[in-house]
Amino acid sequence: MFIEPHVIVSATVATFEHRKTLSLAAKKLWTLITKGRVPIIVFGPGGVGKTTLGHFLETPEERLLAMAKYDRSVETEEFNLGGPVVARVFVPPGQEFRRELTWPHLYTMLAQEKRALVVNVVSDGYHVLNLEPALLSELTNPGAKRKEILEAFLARGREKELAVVRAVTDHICKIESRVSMITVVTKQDLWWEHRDQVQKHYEHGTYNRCVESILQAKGAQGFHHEFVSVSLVANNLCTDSGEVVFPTARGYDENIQVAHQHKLMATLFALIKAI
Ligand SMILES: Nc1nc2c(ncn2[C@@H]2O[C@H](COP(=O)(O)OP(=O)(O)O)[C@@H](O)[C@H]2O)c(=O)[nH]1
Ligand SMILES: [Mg+2]
Repeated sequence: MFIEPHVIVSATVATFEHRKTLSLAAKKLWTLITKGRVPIIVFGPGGVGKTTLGHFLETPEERLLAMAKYDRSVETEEFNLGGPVVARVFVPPGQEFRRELTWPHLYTMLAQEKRALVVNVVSDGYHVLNLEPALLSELTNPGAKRKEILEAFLARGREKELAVVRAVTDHICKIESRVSMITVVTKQDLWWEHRDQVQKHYEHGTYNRCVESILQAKGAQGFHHEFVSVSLVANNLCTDSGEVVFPTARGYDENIQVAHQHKLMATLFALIKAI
């Protein structure tokens, strides 16, 4: 799910070069998607980085600072390359009440395609901080309470992620289409220090049992899945008023970030090629 820092540091490609070649990798990816007409459908709860991922795939070389401010998506967003492009990345909104309006349409679309790539986005519970005002004011009191509130927030986020993967699993099991699925664990910059736990949570827990159940239902011919993790932007997680609640992890740097962004591109490329 991630590359250890010593492997990255010993790699011969400098981060600068790596960053330059990201857009090349994206172009190759888009050409492949366009040629194969494979739709990419992105799922995940609200605030995990779905929209940011869409922008990243479109223009990976750009610094994504413009998107640092969270904007709730209200309808399905489509990302295109421009020109005679038939390929699209569909990113529906993740908030529960908006999901009911937009997700069924994408489910139907998925069922009608012979093959598709499903991207499920999660972030180890580090969703946009939407705490109620009472809890927010509690946060300013240092001490045990703060820790409890934040842990409960992360746990709720992880539960929301499981609810989404269960729904997506049910759906994929029901349809005939060949599906490749990639789970993108975003916000690596926030959880990097406890990456072993994150890996365990996704690869050896309820999440992976859902993925395994799809494999059982569809067989290896009909389903393939990969885990990848990434940091799309490296920003502290703050309240609306700018208080830093979860700072970016100590020791997380651009070498680590760019190496994983490349890995994400390469994995998407391989999955689409194989589908
Ligand atoms: N630290 C950090 N923040 C991220 C990352 N990806 C997205 N974000 C931020 O998370 C917030 C929600 O992202 P967005 O793409 O709108 O989420 P969506 O609701 O799933 O579409 C935004 O403020 C993004 O800048 C990441 O990898 N690391
Ligand atoms: Mg969005």
